[in-house]
Amino acid sequence: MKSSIGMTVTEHILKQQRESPEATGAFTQLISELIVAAKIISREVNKAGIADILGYAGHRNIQDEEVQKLDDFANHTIIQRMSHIGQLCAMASEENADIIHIPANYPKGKYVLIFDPLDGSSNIDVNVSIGTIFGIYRRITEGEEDGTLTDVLQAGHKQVAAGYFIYGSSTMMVYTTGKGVHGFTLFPGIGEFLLSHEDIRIPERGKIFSVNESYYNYWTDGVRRLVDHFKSPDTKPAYTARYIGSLVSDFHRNLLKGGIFMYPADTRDPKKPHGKLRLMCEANPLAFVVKEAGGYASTGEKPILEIEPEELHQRVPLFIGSRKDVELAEKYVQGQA
Ligand code: P6P
Repeated sequence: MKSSIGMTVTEHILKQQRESPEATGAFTQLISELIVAAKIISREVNKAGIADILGYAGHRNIQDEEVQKLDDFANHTIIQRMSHIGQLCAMASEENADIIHIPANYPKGKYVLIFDPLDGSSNIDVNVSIGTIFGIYRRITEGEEDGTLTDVLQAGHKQVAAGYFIYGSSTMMVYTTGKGVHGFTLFPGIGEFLLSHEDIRIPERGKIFSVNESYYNYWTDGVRRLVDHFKSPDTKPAYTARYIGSLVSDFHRNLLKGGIFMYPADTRDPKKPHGKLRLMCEANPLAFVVKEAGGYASTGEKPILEIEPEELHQRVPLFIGSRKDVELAEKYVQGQA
């Protein structure tokens, strides 16, 4: 008999586990615990307006950015919950300078979790949607002991799963294990993520470009000409501009409607010659999701998923979304258009 509430994300994950002969249930346990962490974060985000959890936490992170109280809460929630399940050999967070080891008294596992605990957190106090982004890899070093930086610094195409939680008008989870992209909406009344967007496919070409144009004068000539193209009255069909300033929100809208999100390198800040967004905890997970949905993600020069990472918090220029829009962006960036 068909369930009255539809398919829960747990049922969906178990169904995928049954379809993977080599699956041991370890991955299912890992992602199920991550979902618990996201539900806890969602509750806190949604009550932030009435609790003393808004505002600046009083310190700056590895990115030299002010850490919001909710950032800290989300980061600690994920680390605390995921340390205990015995499925991880190491973690890495956008908020932590170094890799995060599993406490000595807990068993290590065969996976690595990389995450941005609360992306877009500068928008928290103005009630704009924010999100948690995650990517999961298999450990590559042998043994049962602590994972190392070698296990963490893997190219994006090695991910076994990736996705995000978006805390907005509703809380959603979107994820892939390499078998398509699927979206689930949290039903507060029952505390379950229910399948709401099965097999998401991003349109091959969109009508939305998403970029912070205040940096126009700091871009390369190719990027400027690309954005001029999107704005030109001669460009048919016409594009429209949308920019929320919260990566997960801008990405999620484009995933469902089509379009391109861009955070190009800018020449203004010699400390950030490759732009602001991080390869490991932002670009790689979303690049895996968009690829599985039929889209594409590039630095403008090469596919995001093929980058061999050199350091944990390295930044990359990001052009991500509808395949034809991102391929056009590459042509402009490379001076071929
Ligand atoms: P800018 C939020 O701080 C964030 O990391 C992403 O979520 C977002 O896409 C980007 O920065 C916005 O940056 O420079 O446009 O404010």
